[in-house]
Amino acid sequence: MSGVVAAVDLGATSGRVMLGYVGDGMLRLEPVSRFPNGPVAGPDGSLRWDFTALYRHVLDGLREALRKEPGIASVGIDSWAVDYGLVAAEELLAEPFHYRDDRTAFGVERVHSIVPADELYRRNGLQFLPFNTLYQYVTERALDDAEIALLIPDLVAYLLSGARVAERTNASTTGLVDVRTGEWDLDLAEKLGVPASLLPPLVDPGAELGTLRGAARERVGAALPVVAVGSHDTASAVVAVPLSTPNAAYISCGTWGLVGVELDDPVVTDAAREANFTNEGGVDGRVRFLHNVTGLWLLSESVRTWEAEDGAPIDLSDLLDAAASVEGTVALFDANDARLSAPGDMPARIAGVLEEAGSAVPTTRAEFTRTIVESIAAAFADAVATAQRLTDRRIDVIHIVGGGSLNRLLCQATADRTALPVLAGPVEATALGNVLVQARAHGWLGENATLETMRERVAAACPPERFDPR
Ligand code: LFR
Repeated sequence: MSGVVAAVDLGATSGRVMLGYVGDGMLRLEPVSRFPNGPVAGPDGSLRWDFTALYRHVLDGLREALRKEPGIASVGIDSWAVDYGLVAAEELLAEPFHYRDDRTAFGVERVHSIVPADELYRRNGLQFLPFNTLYQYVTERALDDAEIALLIPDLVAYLLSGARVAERTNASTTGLVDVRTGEWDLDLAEKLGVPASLLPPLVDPGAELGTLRGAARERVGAALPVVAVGSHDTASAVVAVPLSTPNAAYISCGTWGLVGVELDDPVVTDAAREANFTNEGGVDGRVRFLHNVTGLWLLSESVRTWEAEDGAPIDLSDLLDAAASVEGTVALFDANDARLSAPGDMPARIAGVLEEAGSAVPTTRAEFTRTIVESIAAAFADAVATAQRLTDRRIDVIHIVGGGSLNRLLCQATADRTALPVLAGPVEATALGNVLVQARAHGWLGENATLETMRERVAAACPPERFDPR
């Protein structure tokens, strides 16, 4: 059985539309379009997404995909988590807030004064991130004007097909899903003043949502079916980690480095809460037990600053080569320092953090880059050790997938700092996971295909590159 689907994968710094070909012994992606994404300033000075532009890129990408491949069986959409759009009378009320907008500090205080953090963790299993959707909802002035709140991929699916649903893996990042049942925690929502009517019915990856309608159908040119995938990008990425041993850890590394293991059941112990580990919903009811490490954001924001200084683009691979040639040890900083989370002059802020700790501040861009990469790898190593402790297992290999898997310096530094082999790739794990869940829904992976079936396909199609610790 074989066929082709389209995958829309929206990341915090770029989005893409891809074609995914699946057949017996075959799994192949073909890029169709790629477009930039990032925070924009809203009229009120807040940090927002230009969703209107993103959606236009999605429509154009799908039209181009159909031009290249008229036989597309369906489209699946995934994106970063937690952010949402409010909809009333079929209209998006405003451009969605960016999770790095600082308005949520008030929301955190408010939520924790109603439901203490430890109780919250036992209910939703989520690590504390100040931008978890529930903190955003309680600061949201327009909540009362909305008929429904849709997370970003659900919002795209709604505009395409009219379906008003919440895909479960991404819904788990709102903080309003019960970690034990996987259903909305309506009692918690009520306590926080979030109307239950705003929360759409939950659906699982693989569900058919409808077909393109109205303006979307006209612009794209066909009534393409929309299929729910692991719509949280990290959930799709984890589908496509070719886990090679039962005790393997994974790092899905892009803007963030999501470091953890896959479990059958959540771990909501005090120790897990104190270590700030999350129990996000995975495809097929698995648990993504992981910790968010600030990942390549530190590097991409630094490069953005240097490019603005130079008024010219920087070649990332040249920069990484120069960083690899830096001799001796470099100073490290805490990659998770909250002061590094907002957009802005990253090298200056990192210098400030280093100075404060009495550490040497790099003097060249190559040294800066080396410091950043080594600091990310050190935070990865910490998170792997913590995952091992909290799940009482001996992790024996680390899979790095996503854009970070192309960063050889980072892969090697992670192997060195964990003293474990690193298996790098695939780089497009998220799109592959998106494609595979659709392929399974179409019956192309055979009867009773499991996550393991999908991972075998990935391992065969994209053999990872191995980095041994030195
Ligand atoms: C990665 C990711 C993370 C989530 C962060 C914010 O792209 O989805 O899993 O914590 O973005 O949504």
